[in-house]
Parts: sequence; structure tokens; C-alpha cells
Amino acid sequence: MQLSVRWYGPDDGVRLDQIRQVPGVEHVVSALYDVPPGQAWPKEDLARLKERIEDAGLRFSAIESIPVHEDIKLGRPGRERYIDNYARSVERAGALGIEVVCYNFMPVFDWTRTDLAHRLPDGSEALAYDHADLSEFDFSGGTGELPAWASYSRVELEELLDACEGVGEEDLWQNLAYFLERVGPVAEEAGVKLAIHPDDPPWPVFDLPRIVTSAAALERVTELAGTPANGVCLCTGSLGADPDEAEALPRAARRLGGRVHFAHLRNVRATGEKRFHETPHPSGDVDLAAVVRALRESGFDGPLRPDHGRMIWGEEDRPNVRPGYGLYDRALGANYLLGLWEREGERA
Ligand SMILES: [Mn+2]
Repeated sequence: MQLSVRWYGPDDGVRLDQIRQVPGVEHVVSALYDVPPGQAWPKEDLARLKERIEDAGLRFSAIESIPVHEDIKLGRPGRERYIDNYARSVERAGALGIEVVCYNFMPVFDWTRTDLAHRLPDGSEALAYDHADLSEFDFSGGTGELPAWASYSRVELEELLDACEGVGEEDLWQNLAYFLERVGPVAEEAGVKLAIHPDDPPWPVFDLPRIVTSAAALERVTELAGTPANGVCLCTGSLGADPDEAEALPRAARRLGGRVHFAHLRNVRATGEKRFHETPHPSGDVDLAAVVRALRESGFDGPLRPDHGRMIWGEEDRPNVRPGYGLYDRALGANYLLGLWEREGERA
């Protein structure tokens, strides 16, 4: 496996030279975070990003993510052009030797939390979610208040929500199949493995449907498009927010086998119905040791990264550090995962 850390590019308060000092981490996951969804990624910009990572003594293991334009997710007429652009971006990734492209298929809203600084008993801050608090969000200023890839203005949001009227789960499945049937073969040809990220949290938010909400759904995705390039990102924290899914994750990792193209290993603790907070990697509802064992046994050799970390040791004051993406707790998580990986290798 390729132990990786996510890096948000030159504006990230966590620097590449710091990431390089994390024992065992030789790879970075990144993206062109300033390209609007739907555009083809400029080849030169992607090449420059790769060069920057390599100049720091690291390797670019996965793009996370190339966002899927809403017209593709909602099956609107504009999708053809955006799918073509997506395919161009995938080709360019492949041409540069970047082997994994991650994406998600959540309509309108990206990952959602209701508290970005939930205080844990040890004094650290973690991301938390309580479904009951969603009603407190006020969209008079658009989605700016929510953590997401693309923030939409109030006008854009209203237009998008109108477009969502009548789009149900099966429509989303059809639109995902349509997308993968076109982009899957391009990815295969380009030597790129696609990795769909499960929805986070794995249930509908703001009354919009979500479909990639379980291990069974991830399996269903792999049955689309008929190419082995079509695979998944096993994000244990996203699925693990549902206690049934947390329990099923090691089995799911085994069943998905070679279709796991990317692994996000982090932990969560459910504290009620649709209510959870994130935890340090070594504790929580997900048995990460069992997941690592399953990944090793199915021959996983792709990028694997710690996921959201808590803010610890005063890092909440570090400028330009995104919630969940500080250095310290993710470095601890990386080393926990490395230790599990080594231990499970000795057992085998
Ligand atoms: Mn994830």
C-alpha cells in the first residue's frame, strides 16, 4: 500500500516538507482545488502540482477529487459537455502517471457536519454531526456556511434545488451509470483507477437523495460500466457513521477485494440516531485492525491514508488549516495505520 496524506495545495497551512517528516508517508493525495466543477483540468497545472509534490521528495498517489458537475448527477442536458471534460481530466491524470482518481456522487451538498469543533473529553476538537441540528442551517447566504467543495450562492442553490425536484434514488443510479459507461473506458485506457467515495454522512441530508450510503451500494457501483477501472474508495469513517455499516466494514472490504482502489481509514463514534463525532484513529466504532487485515488479505496495493484528524496540541490556531486536516493527529493516524499494516503482515 501507498501510505498517503492529503494536501490541499500551496495554500494549505500544512506544508509538504512537514508531511515528508511523517514516518512511512511517501505519497500525497491532492487536487487542483481552484478549478470549478465541470471544467477540464489544465494539463500544465496538473503537471506543476505533480512536480511540486515530487520536488518535496514525495509522490502523487491519487487525485482527490475531480468533482462531478451537478448536471451529470442530476442528468440534465448539459451533462454531455461536462462528461467530456471529465474524461479529458482523467486522461491527463493518466498521462502524468497519477493512477487513482477519487470522486463522489452526492447531489448539491458535499460532506456535511453540524459542528466543526466538537470538544472531546481530552480537550481536543473533532468534527461532529447531529441530524437534528440540520434544521438550524440558514441558506439565506447560499451554502457558504457549510463545508463543501463548491459553495453555491443563494440563487444558484435555489435553482439547483428546483432541478432536484423529482430526481429520486433510481434516477441518481441511472445518472451514475451513464457517467461511468462513458468515463470508465477512458479511465481504463488511460491506466487510471476510478474510486467513488461513499456519501458522508451516509443518508439523505436536506431532503435530497443519496445513493452511495452502504457497502452494498459500493458493490452495486462496481457492477456498472463493465470495466475494472470502475472501483471504490473505502472510507471507513463515512460508512462507519451508520452502526450497521461500521460492523460490516471488514467483510465489505473483503467482498470488494480488488475494486478497492483507495482507502480512507478513520474512526467515528455514534452517539445516537444519525448523530456521531469523529474520534482518534485507534478508537471508535470501526475495527480498523480488521479492515486492514481484510485489505492485506485481498492484496490491496493502492493509496491508503489517514482521514480527518482532531485538532490537538494547539493546532486549531494554525492559519489555513482546514477542519479535520491538521498535521498532528493525521500524522498519529498515519503511524497507527502503518503499525497495523506491519502487524497484519507478520500474522499472514
Ligand atoms: Mn473519506
